[in-house]
Amino acid sequence: MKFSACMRDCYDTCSIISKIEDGNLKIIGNPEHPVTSGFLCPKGNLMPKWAASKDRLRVPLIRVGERGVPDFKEISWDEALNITISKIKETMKKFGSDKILAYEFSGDRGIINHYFPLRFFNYINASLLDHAICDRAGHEALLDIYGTSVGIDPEDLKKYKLLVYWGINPVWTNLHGFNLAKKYGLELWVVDPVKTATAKRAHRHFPVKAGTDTLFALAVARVMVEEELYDKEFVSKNIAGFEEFKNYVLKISLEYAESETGINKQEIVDFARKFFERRGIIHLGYGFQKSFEGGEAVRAISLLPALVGHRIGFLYDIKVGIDINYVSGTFLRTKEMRLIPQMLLHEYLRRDEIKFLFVYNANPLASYPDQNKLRKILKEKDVFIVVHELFLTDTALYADIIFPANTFFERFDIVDSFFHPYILLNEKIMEIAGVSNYELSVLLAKRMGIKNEFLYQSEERIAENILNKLGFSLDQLRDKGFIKIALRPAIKTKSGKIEFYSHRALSRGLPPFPVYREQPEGKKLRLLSPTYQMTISSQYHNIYKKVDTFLYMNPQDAARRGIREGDCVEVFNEMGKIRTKIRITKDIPPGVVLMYKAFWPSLLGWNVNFLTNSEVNKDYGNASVFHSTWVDVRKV
Ligand SMILES: Nc1nc2c(c(=O)[nH]1)N[C@H]1C(S)=C(S)[C@@H](COP(=O)(O)OP(=O)(O)OC[C@H]3O[C@@H](n4cnc5c(=O)[nH]c(N)nc54)[C@H](O)[C@@H]3O)O[C@H]1N2
Ligand SMILES: Nc1nc2c(c(=O)[nH]1)N[C@H]1C(S)=C(S)[C@@H](COP(=O)(O)OP(=O)(O)OC[C@H]3O[C@@H](n4cnc5c(=O)[nH]c(N)nc54)[C@H](O)[C@@H]3O)O[C@H]1N2
Ligand SMILES: [Mo]
Repeated sequence: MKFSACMRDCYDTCSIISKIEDGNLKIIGNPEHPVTSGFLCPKGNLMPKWAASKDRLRVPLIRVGERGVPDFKEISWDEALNITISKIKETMKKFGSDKILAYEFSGDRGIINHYFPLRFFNYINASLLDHAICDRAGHEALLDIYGTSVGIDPEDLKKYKLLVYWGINPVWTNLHGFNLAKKYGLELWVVDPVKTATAKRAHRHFPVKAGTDTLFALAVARVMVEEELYDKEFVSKNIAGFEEFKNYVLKISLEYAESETGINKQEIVDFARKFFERRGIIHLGYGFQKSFEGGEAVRAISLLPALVGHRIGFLYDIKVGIDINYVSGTFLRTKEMRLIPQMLLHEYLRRDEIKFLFVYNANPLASYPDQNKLRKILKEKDVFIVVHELFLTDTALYADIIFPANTFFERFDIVDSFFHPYILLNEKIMEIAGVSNYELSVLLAKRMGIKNEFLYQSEERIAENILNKLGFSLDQLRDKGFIKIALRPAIKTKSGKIEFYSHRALSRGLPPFPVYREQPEGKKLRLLSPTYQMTISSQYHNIYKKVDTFLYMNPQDAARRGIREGDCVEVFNEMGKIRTKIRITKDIPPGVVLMYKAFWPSLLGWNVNFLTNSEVNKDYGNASVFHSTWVDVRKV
């Protein structure tokens, strides 16, 4: 029996008990863990099949055909390492080390296997990625108001009565969190244009029109201010700029809010009254903030829990203080770090600013927006691509060299969570194929002839050092497979107050209060592409093959286009077109269509990201804007 930890990019980060029975891996949720105990989610249960899949890559490969087609030849580890290192050296000499980019993200959240390889890239002064595909806009928005995006410890949910799930679908993405809130008896509301699995199980659903959350939240704030539904003592002590805010929101017309948001005036008033009465808190989703409106929306929504008297009344992120700079070795650099904004990858490639791309823990040729553009650039440009992967993904199909990776069941690591303040242990329980991210970076460093000891520090030593800095030891972690780090969520603005009037926003050229901007005129249907229950981003599609590829549409929009249930349709915009089948349902509001995110194009011939917008939200850290995508649909 060993302790494992689910390393997926998921709120829950489950502690797992693993064993080998009759040669097969068996996993169950660690019953001792207070947050993730009792069960694994449906996609988590796919993991033994995922790890044992016969499709796992087993040997290094070199491309012999065109980029994008499965035309590769086996080569030895020796050859693969030699080619990679000589290309790295050539790139450094010809173009400079900053033309090398390590593109990594959410494939495996293990602290060592995510960050240790960056020691190698920092040592050679390569460029690194400024992550912005996921939670960026909301993070920036919370910094504007609170100076931190670290919210409530989920075990403290028991102190509250009402939780609003805003732009998040926890029944699919945060099932342990949802169950915990249920167990503690909280009243649950959902704000989401779509009647999601969560909306169906919640006490109330506010089907706000997509992109209008800022106005909805400001309208609720107006009612609270007007009816004096706020904690006066708390507000006067802890909120900066409240008087100005009062004047600002009193100008918001409820009639206008009703017409824009689709939520009627009485519902807005009722939201405000009950939210105050029950002193509500809000779980701000990662899903909904990936749009042009997302940053402003998070800013506006995050004010509501402060009005009822919570210093930190939101859930968004948790950070237990792991020293990531130490693990990723930023101190090893001798040249200043060039950070490449993640959502401008295509732009940097186009400008020949990247000549060598090393991809691990990521599948951008499934997860990245505007696939046609990215693929075209990668085909046209002279860029050498190395991919470290478990499977022959779309991204691997574009590689010059592929190294086989292993799964977290095949190595040691520790991991934190962005939902609960625990660190989990992950022990090696088996060996199937490939090498870990840690091992590959050691192999690269050796082949490069690097002598620096930090590039060879053992995994246990790194874990021990991380834990020691937090006041724990690895032995303590070995005891139950997890330890809890005490969190002290605190306001971290310069003034020490919750800055309703945001100086930080002002310093970026934004208005001090959140502003609602009307939807662009003349656009067709807004395409939402949220998460799917059985995959995690692009992962497990090749394991759970029956993924849901329908385009979901409201009956009104279907009737207008003469589309009937089961019809085959073409979904199109200026970026591309795809063909799929339609599902007509009132769960989707008029004006919106929905398709689940990031399946494998190589298995379907397409995915939703052939249509999604690759612009960035410049006001909020160059964040992704997947949900600011407009399409039209016709029957074929
Ligand atoms: N349309 C649309 N697209 C989206 C989103 C959306 O809402 N809509 N959401 C976005 C969000 S929130 C995110 S976080 C991104 C995620 O995008 P990515 O970070 O690209 O994540 P994945 O698609 O899961 O790809 C991870 C890859 O890592 C590989 N992998 C797993 N374990 C390991 C390992 O140990 N070592 C190595 N070397 N590789 C490993 C997996 O096989 C997989 O191919 O997608 C974004 N894409
Ligand atoms: N099963 C599963 N779990 C996952 C993932 C997965 O792929 N599958 N991915 C993981 C990752 S990388 C992430 S970032 C998280 C994301 O987890 P969630 O935050 O739950 O994200 P999504 O499902 O993308 O989006 C949540 C909801 O936002 C709604 N939404 C879209 N636009 C708007 C809007 O304008 N206003 C409002 N109020 N709502 C809107 C969508 O309808 C959707 O129901 O989940 C993680 N967990
Ligand atoms: Mo994400």
